[in-house]
Amino acid sequence: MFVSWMYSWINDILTYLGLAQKKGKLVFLGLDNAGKTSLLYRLRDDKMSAHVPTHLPTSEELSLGGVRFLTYDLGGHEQVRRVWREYTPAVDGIVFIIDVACHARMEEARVELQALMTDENVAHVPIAVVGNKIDKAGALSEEQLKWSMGLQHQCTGKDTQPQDCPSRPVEVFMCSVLQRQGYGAPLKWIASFL
Ligand SMILES: Nc1nc2c(ncn2[C@@H]2O[C@H](COP(=O)(O)OP(=O)(O)O)[C@@H](O)[C@H]2O)c(=O)[nH]1
Ligand SMILES: [Mg+2]
Repeated sequence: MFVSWMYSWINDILTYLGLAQKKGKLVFLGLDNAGKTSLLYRLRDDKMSAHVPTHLPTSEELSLGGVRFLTYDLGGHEQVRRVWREYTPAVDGIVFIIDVACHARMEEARVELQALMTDENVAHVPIAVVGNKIDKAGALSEEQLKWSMGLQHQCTGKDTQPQDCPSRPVEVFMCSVLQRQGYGAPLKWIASFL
């Protein structure tokens, strides 16, 4: 009874995110305080405890069906920048989360994102850049976030089919994890490339 309820719930959320029948490893990256853990909890929807501690204090993991989600805090020095790759080779998708209400750390986020985008080890991996906390006063708009991140000319489109995407897929999305708003779209977008 419990098992079948659990199974159908997991199936529902994966179907909603376009991830049912998909297999893959997705990483949520971003500076600390961006909202990665909150997003992971939203996916879990506080209903199950598959949310396990990992090898690092700054990392978390959740498995739903055939999909593994891992979070890593970035920021600081080069060593921190590389650490997630050592533990998590062969990722299939990257969700880069930014606190769009935190103007003071926008440049730090941009540096991390640029390092990620020029990292040869993940050169073909789709990146969803997600501006979180749009509910907060002073939050950047999608256009402003693109400018701040240097992505004005890099986005490949929200509706581009995988076969029509000539370069590495990159797209910007806006959300409020707190208000349960907008975080489905970037995950559905990533799912289309799995
Ligand atoms: N206002 C607002 N706060 C958020 C949102 N998402 C996360 N937070 C808050 O931001 C803080 C950091 O979130 P957390 O998930 O721990 O960030 P992490 O360090 O990236 O894992 C917490 O206090 C969250 O409650 C959001 O959409 N809006
Ligand atoms: Mg966290």
